[in-house]
Amino acid sequence: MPLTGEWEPGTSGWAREQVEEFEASDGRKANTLRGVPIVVVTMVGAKSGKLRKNPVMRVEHDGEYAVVASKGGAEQHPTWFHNIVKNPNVELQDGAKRRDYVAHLAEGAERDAWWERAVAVWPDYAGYQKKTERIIPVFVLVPVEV
Ligand code: F42
Repeated sequence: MPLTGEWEPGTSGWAREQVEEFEASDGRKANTLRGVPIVVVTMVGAKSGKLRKNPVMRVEHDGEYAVVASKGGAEQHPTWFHNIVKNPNVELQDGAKRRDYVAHLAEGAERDAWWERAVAVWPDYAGYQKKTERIIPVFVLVPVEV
């Protein structure tokens, strides 16, 4: 069921601008970061209840996606981490394709497999993990069967 509600842009300017151009072009523009594909995840704010949209690197395997809450290796999780924990029903747009997913936090062998895929797509993730004591969370998004 597509998410409904009012989009409240985040305060991270560069990410907000990328979302705006990505959505305005239906995923045909602003769909990479340093040449690597990104996707946009729409979620419900844990406190505001408003829609939040965050670009993340595109890590896909057999129709499922990993969403890596790295925030560049900051000491704290990105704020949007709390949104997905509270409201795991999210939307993901990959290019022009937008679909509903249910997210869960990957642990153990599942996390290891997805972390390997994520670092293969975006090697900086490994550097981010070296920068911080926190274990960078990896959500796995499983498509909702229509
Ligand atoms: N970030 C990643 O963590 N991983 C990636 O792979 C990634 C890739 C990427 C590619 C392109 C690009 O442009 C940005 C990329 N980013 C990536 C950055 C990412 O999109 C976010 O900007 C970044 O992770 C920081 O997210 P953040 O939610 O911490 O951003 C803050 C600055 C923010 O926007 N805060 C909002 C605000 O108003 O201050 C609130 C956001 C929010 O969701 N609030 C919740 C609500 O209820 O609305 C409350 C949440 C709570 O419980 O506190």
